[in-house]
Amino acid sequence: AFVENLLKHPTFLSNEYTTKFIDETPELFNFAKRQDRGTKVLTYIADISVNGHPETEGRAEPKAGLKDPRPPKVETGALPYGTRNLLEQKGAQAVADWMKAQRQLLLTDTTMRDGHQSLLATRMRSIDMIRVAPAYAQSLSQLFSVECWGGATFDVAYRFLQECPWQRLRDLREAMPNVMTQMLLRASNGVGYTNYPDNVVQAFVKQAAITGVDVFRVFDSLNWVENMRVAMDAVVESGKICEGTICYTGDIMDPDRAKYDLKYYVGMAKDLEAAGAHILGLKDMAGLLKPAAARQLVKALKEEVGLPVHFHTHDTSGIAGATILAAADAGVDAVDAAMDAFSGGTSQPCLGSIVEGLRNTDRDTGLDIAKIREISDYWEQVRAQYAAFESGLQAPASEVYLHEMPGGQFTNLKAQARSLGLEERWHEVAQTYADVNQMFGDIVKVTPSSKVVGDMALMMVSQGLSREEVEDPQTDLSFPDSVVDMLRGNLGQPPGGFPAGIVDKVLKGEKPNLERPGKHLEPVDLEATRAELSQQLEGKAVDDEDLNGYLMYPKVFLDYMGRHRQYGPVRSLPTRAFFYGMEPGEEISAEIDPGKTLEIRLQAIGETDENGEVKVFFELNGQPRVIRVPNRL
Ligand code: BTN
Ligand code: 3PY
Ligand code: ZN
Repeated sequence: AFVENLLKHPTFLSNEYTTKFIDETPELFNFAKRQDRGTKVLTYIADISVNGHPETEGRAEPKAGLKDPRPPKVETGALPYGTRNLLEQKGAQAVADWMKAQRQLLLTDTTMRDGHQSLLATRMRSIDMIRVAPAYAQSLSQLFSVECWGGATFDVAYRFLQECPWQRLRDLREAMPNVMTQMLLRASNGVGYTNYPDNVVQAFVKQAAITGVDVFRVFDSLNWVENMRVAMDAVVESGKICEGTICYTGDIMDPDRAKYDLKYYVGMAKDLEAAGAHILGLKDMAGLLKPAAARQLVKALKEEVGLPVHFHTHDTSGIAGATILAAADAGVDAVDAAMDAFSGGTSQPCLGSIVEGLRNTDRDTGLDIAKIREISDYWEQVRAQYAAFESGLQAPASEVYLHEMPGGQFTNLKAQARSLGLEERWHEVAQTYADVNQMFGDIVKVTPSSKVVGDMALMMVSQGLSREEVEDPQTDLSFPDSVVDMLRGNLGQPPGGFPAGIVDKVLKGEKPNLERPGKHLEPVDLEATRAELSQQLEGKAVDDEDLNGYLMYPKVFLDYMGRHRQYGPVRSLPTRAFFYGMEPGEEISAEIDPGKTLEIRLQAIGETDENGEVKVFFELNGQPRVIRVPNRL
């Protein structure tokens, strides 16, 4: 009845509902207590079966008759010793020392984070990860780490997947107790798009370490080490591994891009070492580092810095495998790769091929290729379920050396361009993105600075503005909010600062802040915020995970909680049912708690009645159930 009340309410129908609306409309709660989780999940399935899921509407569909992905069978019993055991027994510095002392090329599998972020718009659901995690623990325990958290996954879990990112982390940690988990942290931007107060960043890191992150890759979107210290210190304080990270842009071999030369990167690496990093991350988020440049850069970093080096790249150009091998030759300690079925293109290069490429060399990874194939076969079945989120990118593209877009942004920006009707003008968008970069003084482009460049480029192409027109002090223009925010100094400062001309033009005379943004942000009163949030949630107790989710994304978190109250634990649904609902005659099961499973059979979908409602007939654990949902089509 609660959901019926809600679904019929005009504010909900106008799609403006938020949890606040639910709070301000107490009559909805007259029946709320009677809703059990089974009913909530059935309501979700009924609604999606009748109306479709807003996220997959109009998109490619998975092949009919696809089976649920089947993870490889694993033996039960003692797990092999892995990096996590070393971390637990000897600590973060011991892991870094071990990395440098041993000769195998160490591998991080990015499938569960950057792999799907870069290929499927970050839409992979937790259930598809958790089901294969035991196979990693048993069969791929020699991996350096599994990147499975942070970056865009945090936001997308709440916003689009209707699930709790903390629970994902907790479940993965439990299923892979011997292999280190890894996350991507945007330093003072946390896992968001803006600078957070220092104590919010500290609380977030602390919670991530408690819930299950072992390796924190910390970067700043303008490569400003000053703006990374709060996050790095918090990681070191937690006892976990701090991977202080350089973002690579430009081309060290190109004399015309002298701003980002070898000396610049070695200098930054030394700063990160002095700032307390255990590992040096080299993050080539767009895949711009060419093989010969990798050889030089890795050699210099290994010679001049005492830290083990962990290299990350993207295969947008198609040449990243060669870069990995060159880096391996030059002595890089660890590299990132994605499982075969989630590799290539804007994602990482192919893990199985790297393993085979180094077989019987002195950098042999020691990983079992048969196990990699088994696990990749599983990922292939998983990927097939997400056809709606494929970008359709057909081939490698050397154009990446022109625009320098990060792999995680590329398909996103393309989709944004499509929605503005600029799909046919993509190459213009790419050129304009490069122009905007020069206009901002040639900056690192990675979340969130990459979003700023993208926003500006889309505005210019859609309004037909050239760089000269934008820079002309005589014309008056209104700039995207993100551009104003960045030039005010709210993301910090790039090397050499932003060019004065564009700052004046955008800020219209207002003085930018040149200091660390966090320096001017008041600490948040965490306990007062917890109390306030609890009140917003009808007195529900607010734990540290929920509090940290709310601090990162207040509105996204509250919307998630509002939907959770209606639809219950939909994270436990198979992916096909989550995005497409069920067909009459279909049966699924959903384990909503360990040992508590809903056996759901959809019997029939009725006709739409005079109130515009449809009855959907189910069997839930053998008992008949009828759910009414509005037909909104
Ligand atoms: C999402 O917000 O994308 C995932 C949660 C499901 C939202 C449900 S789908 C049926 C109903 N219609 C909407 O537009 N939102 C809810
Ligand atoms: C992110 O911040 O999400 C990234 O993947 C940056 O490369
Ligand atoms: Zn990446």
